[in-house]
Amino acid sequence: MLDKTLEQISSIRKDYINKIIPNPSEKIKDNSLEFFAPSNIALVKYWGKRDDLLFLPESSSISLSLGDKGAKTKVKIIESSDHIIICNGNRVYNQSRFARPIIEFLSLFDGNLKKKYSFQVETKLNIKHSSGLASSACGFAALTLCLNDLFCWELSTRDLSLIARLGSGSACRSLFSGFVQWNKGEDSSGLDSYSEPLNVLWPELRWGILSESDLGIKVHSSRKAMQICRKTSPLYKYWPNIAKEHFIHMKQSLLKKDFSQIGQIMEQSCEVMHALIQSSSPSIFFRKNQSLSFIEKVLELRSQGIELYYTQDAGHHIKVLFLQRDEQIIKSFFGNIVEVIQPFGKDS
Ligand code: 2P0
Repeated sequence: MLDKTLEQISSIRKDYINKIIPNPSEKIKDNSLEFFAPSNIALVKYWGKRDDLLFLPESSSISLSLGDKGAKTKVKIIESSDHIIICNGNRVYNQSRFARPIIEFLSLFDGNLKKKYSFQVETKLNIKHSSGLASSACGFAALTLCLNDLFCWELSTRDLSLIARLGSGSACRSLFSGFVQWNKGEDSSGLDSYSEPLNVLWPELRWGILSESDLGIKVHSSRKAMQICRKTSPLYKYWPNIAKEHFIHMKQSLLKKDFSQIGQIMEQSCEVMHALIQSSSPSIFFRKNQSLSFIEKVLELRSQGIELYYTQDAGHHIKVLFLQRDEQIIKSFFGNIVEVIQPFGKDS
């Protein structure tokens, strides 16, 4: 990627988009409707790209969405030389870490030499950003749904997942609710690296988000951490095969609804990923003291016969997966540090 100019990078990405939308409609709306996309937590992690330009992952991954936690977004075309990014009612500085990737993504759709558009993107998040709760994934998925509406593309969700991926890899999994698999794909075109829902409905499942004090936003972005890790960790060479095994076993366990297997594979995928991250040079730690003490509590409760399993992403939050039957015990054990979320909706 470093050997390419910004123009070359943009041109490769725009060529890719042209393959998905070969004949864009001339119709453009002034405003998109508002779209919601759920956040998603990976049970089998995505960590590292084989192609940084087209966001092609080294391995396939599987996620479970976070129910009604995510992003609601609206987009409009504005008469301005700059894009305007608004998050939770506040304008965000265009050079900020939050806005820069959004502006980079929008530049793929801002017209041609004859006509350039500026966009106003207004997002409401009901989760914290930059702390490992996949706010960029739901944000880019909701933004992609808005652009599909604004430009009247009428694309399938599978094709939209090919587009959302260029905002943030894991965004392609946020176009669906429930269990989702993101296929790594084999083709260098990137057109076979899409996501799709898994036909497993499991209303008794619960996510618990464990958080005690606000530890602020993470130091490294996932993107940067992935690049450093892939380049410098002596363990990274083992990742594609380990992740492939996790993916195959997770799919089998989901189809059988084998909760113990699902939990164990989820923890392994998480632990292997953090081992890679920590063995990077320089070393990177997303795991804080608070995260470790929560993991110890999860293990303590499990040793008492309560089945709950943890995972952690590129941020300090610990997420636990459990079944409705244990909800009261888990709530009284963790008290107000746990927020319980129903991935398959409130009525489940
Ligand atoms: C995942 N994560 O599977 C993994 C596990 C974090 C840890 O996908 O560079 O924001 O934009 O593709 O998608 C977070 O990384 O990174 C992520 P980019 P992304 O959920």
